[in-house]
Amino acid sequence: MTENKRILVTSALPYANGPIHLGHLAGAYLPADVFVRFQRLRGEDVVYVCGSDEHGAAIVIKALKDGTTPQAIVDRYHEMAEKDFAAFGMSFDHYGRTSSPTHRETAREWFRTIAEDFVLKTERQLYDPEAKLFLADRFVIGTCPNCQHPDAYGDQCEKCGSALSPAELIDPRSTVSDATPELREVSHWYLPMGAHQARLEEWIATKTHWKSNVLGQIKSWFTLGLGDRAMTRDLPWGVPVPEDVAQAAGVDPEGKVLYVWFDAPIGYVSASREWAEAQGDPDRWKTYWQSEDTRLLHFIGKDNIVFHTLSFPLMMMLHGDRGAKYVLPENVPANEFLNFEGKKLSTSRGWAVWLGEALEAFPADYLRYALLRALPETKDSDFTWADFQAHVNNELADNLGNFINRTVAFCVKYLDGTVPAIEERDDVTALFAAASEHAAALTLALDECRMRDAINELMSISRAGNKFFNDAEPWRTRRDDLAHCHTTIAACLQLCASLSIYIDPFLPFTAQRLRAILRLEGVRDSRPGGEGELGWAEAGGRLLSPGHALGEPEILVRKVEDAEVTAQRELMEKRAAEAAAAASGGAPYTPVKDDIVYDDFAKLDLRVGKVLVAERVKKSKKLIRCEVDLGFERRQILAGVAEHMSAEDLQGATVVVVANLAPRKMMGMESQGMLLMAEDREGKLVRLEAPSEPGSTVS
Ligand code: B3M
Ligand code: ZN
Repeated sequence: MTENKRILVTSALPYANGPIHLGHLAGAYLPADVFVRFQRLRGEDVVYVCGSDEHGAAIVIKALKDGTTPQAIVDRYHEMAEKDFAAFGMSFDHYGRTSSPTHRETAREWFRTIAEDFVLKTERQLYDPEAKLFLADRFVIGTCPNCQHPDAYGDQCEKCGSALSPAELIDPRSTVSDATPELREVSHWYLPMGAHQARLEEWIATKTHWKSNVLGQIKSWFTLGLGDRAMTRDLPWGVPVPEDVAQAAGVDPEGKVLYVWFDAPIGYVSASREWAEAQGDPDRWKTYWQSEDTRLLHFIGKDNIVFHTLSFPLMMMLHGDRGAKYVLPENVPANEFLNFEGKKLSTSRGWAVWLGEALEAFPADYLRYALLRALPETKDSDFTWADFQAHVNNELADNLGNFINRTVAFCVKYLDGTVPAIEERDDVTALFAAASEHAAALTLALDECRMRDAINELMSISRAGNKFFNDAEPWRTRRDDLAHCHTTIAACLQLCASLSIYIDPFLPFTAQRLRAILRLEGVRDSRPGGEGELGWAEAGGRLLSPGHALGEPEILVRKVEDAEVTAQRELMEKRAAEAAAAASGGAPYTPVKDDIVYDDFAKLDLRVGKVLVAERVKKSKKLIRCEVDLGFERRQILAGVAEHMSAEDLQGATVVVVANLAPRKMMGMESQGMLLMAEDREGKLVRLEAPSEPGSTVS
């Protein structure tokens, strides 16, 4: 295999029609960032590009539904993605966007170069006369001809599972405007993938090192036989089809744009062009894309495998047949999907953890670490806040953080904060040998994009350090064998210094803080353009000389409290309720609280009561003072409902009372219980009627 001179890495371009969530990160972004930071620390020549995917029917429809423009939608979410990615530590060399002029020019050039390989077809498609949009199958619903399900989609009935075409639906209607779609003749350019299947099979056959989940999908498509794929669409938003190509084919170019999955992968190339321009060397991008000795990797989620292993590589092959040759991907380490709290992620149902909100609650490195430990590398995996808390507290804090904190604190407290001398000792030799073995496995796992294996090897290094510290008992030897104590702490400090490099790809923010605590200078920054003579190769060596003065110790990793993760779970429920409300057109439902056991419910004593007296409490906006007959006794109960009902409404009413709620003072009066009220989605309170005799129990 050609020796690689440089590494080119891409991450799938996120659609700019919603915020970035942790599912995105677990698929295409975090593994890529760990990989490129690692390669930069090794001194490799790396370029890492990404950008916002700003075209496609979904963005057009969202703009229609939100009563705005596609440009306004993508501007908002492009800016949000840039901000959230930066805060999460994503180290792109360039983050572009496919609505940029450079991208428009690049995508049109590609289309012009390979247009002769396309097949022009005229077909009948469903058109929404109100929204003035041709409708992709998914945007047509109607009655299923097989099971009569009234809301079957144009491509599939989700009730009986049958595959459908829009023409088969009974009473089809547009999901955009609810209008009845019309069938219209349209012409589009198709990429005849079937005609090139043998060429693709021959190329894929060389990718024996690819992940089995990726190869499995590709092989299933080969078995089915590759079909032709439309590379243009009729949409009011996108990269316009080059007019000269349309006219040469006798097609009216008006309203015709490149299919989003034609132009989006080319977004990697245009982002690289923008990067090169920013470097002051506009052609430099060609060194990466148009050289056989570039190692190209596409990091994606599993739903993008076909585009990155078949259609885009074929586009590159065809481009090379007629123009510049492009390097094909050496690897496409696609991840599977991340579920949340046992349920599938769903942006439409608001079931996700949004990156921006998670970063408001926790340091980026905590999220990076917990996600890496749960990466869906070979099968879907589940993110739970309980696991997040356990990963951070039991591993990041109790393993890595503890080893570093105890080593530095001991040195500062007992050895005047300077690195002691180190003597030859068997246990020290054994420690460094173990660390070196784990580091070798770590390096291999990282280069092969096996991030879960890599993070496990990393934590084995600090685990070995903790064991060494415990076994060597510096707290004892500092009294009876100072030289032994010095060597112990010196060895641990060397390991901490190595860890400040090894953790960097995974936990870049913590690595910087650790190097500041150690006052370790000269380590190469793992971000683009990083300087420094110390890198991956130097980790494991003697990085701190005897007498080196440490900086101020600090707790690197704080523990996550139960209340914090409860708050995150409640936030997820709230977001899901908001999404459900938005979908149903109402206000969000209050999320259901955490489960309780029957014994908890049994403690509640609910009784029927009759309101004998009801009067407003002077100087209070909310309180109504009630005297309630419970049959066996009369109670004074203060109800904060005056903004929702009058005292007259309550006078004489039968209500439900929490009879065993501890009395409490309000406005100087004692309230002996609570009236139960129902609160609707708009927050309006109504009282619960209970037509039964006072004192009756309610359960
Ligand atoms: N915009 C993201 C997705 O399918 C899609 C990736 C494009 S990468 C060229 O989730
Ligand atoms: Zn059906």
